[in-house]
Amino acid sequence: MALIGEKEFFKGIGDIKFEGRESDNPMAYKFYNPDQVVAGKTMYEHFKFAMAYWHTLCGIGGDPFGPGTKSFPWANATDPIQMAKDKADAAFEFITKMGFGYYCFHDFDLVDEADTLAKSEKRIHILVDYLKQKQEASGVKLLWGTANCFSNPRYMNGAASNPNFDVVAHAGAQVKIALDATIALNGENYVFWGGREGYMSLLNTNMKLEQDNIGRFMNMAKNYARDQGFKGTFFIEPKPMEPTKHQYDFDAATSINFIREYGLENDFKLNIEVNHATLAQHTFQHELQVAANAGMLGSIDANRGDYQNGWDTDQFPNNVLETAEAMLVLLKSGGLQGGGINFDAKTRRNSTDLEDIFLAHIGGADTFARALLVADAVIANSPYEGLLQKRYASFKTEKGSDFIAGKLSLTDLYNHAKGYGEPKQISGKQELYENILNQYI
Ligand code: XLS
Ligand code: NI
Ligand code: NI
Repeated sequence: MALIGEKEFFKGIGDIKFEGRESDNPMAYKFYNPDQVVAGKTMYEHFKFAMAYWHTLCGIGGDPFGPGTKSFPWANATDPIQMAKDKADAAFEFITKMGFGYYCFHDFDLVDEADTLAKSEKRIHILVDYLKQKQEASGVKLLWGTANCFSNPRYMNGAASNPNFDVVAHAGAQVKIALDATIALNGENYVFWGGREGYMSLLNTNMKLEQDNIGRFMNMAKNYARDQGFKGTFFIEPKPMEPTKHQYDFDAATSINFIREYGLENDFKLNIEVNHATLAQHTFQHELQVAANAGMLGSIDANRGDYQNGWDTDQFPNNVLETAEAMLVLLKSGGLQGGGINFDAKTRRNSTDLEDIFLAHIGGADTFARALLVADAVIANSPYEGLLQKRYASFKTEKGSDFIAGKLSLTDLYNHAKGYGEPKQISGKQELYENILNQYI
């Protein structure tokens, strides 16, 4: 049931319901049926869909060539607290009309930053109290909170990696306040995305010191949150570049190494974003698999990139094939650990109707739902799993399983190979796998 504040912002739009793929109603789900059980869990539980506060309520469409194009009715008040409360009302009206269970925010998405840290903190406290009531009234939960340590000009040389300790400390203060807010709102996770944690030029950069400082900083944040009773998971969100030329959390493999190097592996996992994967020259599926292999597949920032250009276009997901490949990894690795699917995506600059925000999220949710159904059917009904088993069947033979069990030496391999002759040529059958996936779409 929709939670509507004093004013209704999305007038004429009711609760979005599942109507099935035959429906012609643009304001209905065609595939996302929250109650439908797939592979032992409801779709609602598989996905934990979340609205991203920043894109959905704050982003008005500005780009490097022109200002914003969207006039949001929740952004009219001149008093920052009133504006923030209107925005929160719009947030909860939207989330509940969509039938989503979660949201995510940066500290200064909730309310504009003030001119001092103390005043900013006060503003955030007021909003936390307000959001607490909204959560209680609706049952909507906080998937994760984070601190925006990249927009303010003070962070132009980095936040935790800044060469100036005073800026590092300011980032620390901001993270402490954002953690307090996340904990007060029963947030399930906390995210670090290091948009300015990297370098523009190595000539003026002490990379080792900067990375060690981030490691120290994240340990401090973790220790502080645990002392306050935070039970959730921390996520690092890898991204190779943009806005910084080179970011330290380049991709999943790099971030996993960072997590292990600084002793964070019991508390940290990864939040994988589709468009960040492709910017790192990987597929989304690759990044999920790398995270899953390390037991660190925590959460997903859902969007899609543009194959013809090289920046974070943050478009809503609509690529069923790409998402189905991803859902294969998700299902086979047992799902997300603590996180959910956060739509870190924005409607286009020229999508200026309020209903476009609904259409975008409906499309995103349907893409994931359809992909999940495809992946589940491929695993359960197609020859796919059998083919994969067969491809590695040699490790089930006597010698092969001894190898896996660590019982063989290099000399044993030598002796085995000598007795065997030239191994048989075995096709990789890639086209067959691709055809099976397509068949189930
Ligand atoms: C930017 C990131 C950002 C994080 C949260 O590219 O995706 O939105 O998800 O700081
Ligand atoms: Ni993101
Ligand atoms: Ni992004």
